Amino acid sequence: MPNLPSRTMEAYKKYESAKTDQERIRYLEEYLSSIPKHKGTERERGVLKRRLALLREGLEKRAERGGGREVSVKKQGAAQVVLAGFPNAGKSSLLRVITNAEARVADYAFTTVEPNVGMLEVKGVGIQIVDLPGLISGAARGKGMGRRFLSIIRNADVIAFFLSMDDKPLERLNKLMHEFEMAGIRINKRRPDVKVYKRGSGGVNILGFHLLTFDKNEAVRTCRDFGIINADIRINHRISLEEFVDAVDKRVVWKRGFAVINKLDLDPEGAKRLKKRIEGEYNLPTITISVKDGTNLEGIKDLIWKICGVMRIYTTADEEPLVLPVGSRVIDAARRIHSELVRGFRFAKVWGKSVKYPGQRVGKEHVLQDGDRIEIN
Ligand SMILES: Nc1nc2c(ncn2[C@@H]2O[C@H](COP(=O)(O)OP(=O)(O)OP(=O)(O)O)[C@@H](O)[C@H]2O)c(=O)[nH]1
Ligand SMILES: [Mg+2]
Repeated sequence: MPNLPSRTMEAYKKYESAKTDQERIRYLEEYLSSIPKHKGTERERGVLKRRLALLREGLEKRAERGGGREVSVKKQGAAQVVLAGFPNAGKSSLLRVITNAEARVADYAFTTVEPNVGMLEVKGVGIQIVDLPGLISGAARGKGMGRRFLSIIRNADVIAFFLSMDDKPLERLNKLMHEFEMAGIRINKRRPDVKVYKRGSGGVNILGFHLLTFDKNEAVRTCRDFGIINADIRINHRISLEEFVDAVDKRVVWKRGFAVINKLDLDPEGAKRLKKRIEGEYNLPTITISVKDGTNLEGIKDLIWKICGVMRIYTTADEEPLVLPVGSRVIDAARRIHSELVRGFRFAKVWGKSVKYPGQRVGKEHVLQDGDRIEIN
């Protein structure tokens, strides 16, 4: 074990003397988050993360048998955005003003007990907004309604970390990030490019093992721990043990996220400083708003649009645009209109930002831009 601060050692002792798996998870989380992040602790962190993931898996399996149910909110529109935060931050208030939904708002905690859902319209496209009940610490271990709401979050496309100037915003953000990290939800991180090809026999074979920043045997053990006994594992870039654990742990999900700082009216200067700090240290685009004064409500719609990463493509087939992920090509649009168009594709004509002149002829691989109009031939 590397040299570690005393706070860390204390957490480790608590972990060792824990009696139940719930306690073990709790102290292991504490231990893991108290270990300084640097090269010298990389292996240790990876191993702990693996142990934690396995403990949690065991707990989840038992919860499922006990009827602990997973829920999700049926998706509608081009993307689903969840507002996640501690109670009383103004989540329901925002939902009411940017969508058509009726949601109860009150000046006490846990006003919302069931998710409220509304549709936000940006540039003529519907984006679904889900207002969740306030999360509490320990949600990843199933505290409060934690597991249920975390399962909604796992299923969403985008997560808004909803903070408020009157309620320790930075501390709250740290807690939320911690809960998500522990629940296997990764925000604005690249998804490791590791492919698993299961085989009938032959054990675990690591292809491209020179790209591992840790011992190959550790990779094989990680695979076995997660039930991968016979497989070729193809590594496509340099990867740490922590990332590798994520890559083989099927429950880990990768999401886009941003932060919202509400109640800007209470402390405009503080909100501005906080935004800078969050953007600098947390890799989260951040917007400051006041639902009460109506400040920046157009701004938040634009930010949501940007983070959802979709664009509108007009076709000759329909007045309504196709909604496609940013970066989509002509062939992706064709596929969405009709499979026949893909098979018989010769060329397309495009009008809009992605071409030099209106009606330019382009090939399958041409990358489209928001608002383009296409005609497929
Ligand atoms: N000063 C100020 N108060 C606000 C603002 N937005 C909301 N509030 C108030 O904050 C309180 C909580 O608002 P809600 O929308 O119920 O908060 P919530 O996050 O949905 O709370 P829970 O459902 O309990 O998780 C209400 O009294 C709102 O009127 C704002 O921009 N500024
Ligand atoms: Mg609410």
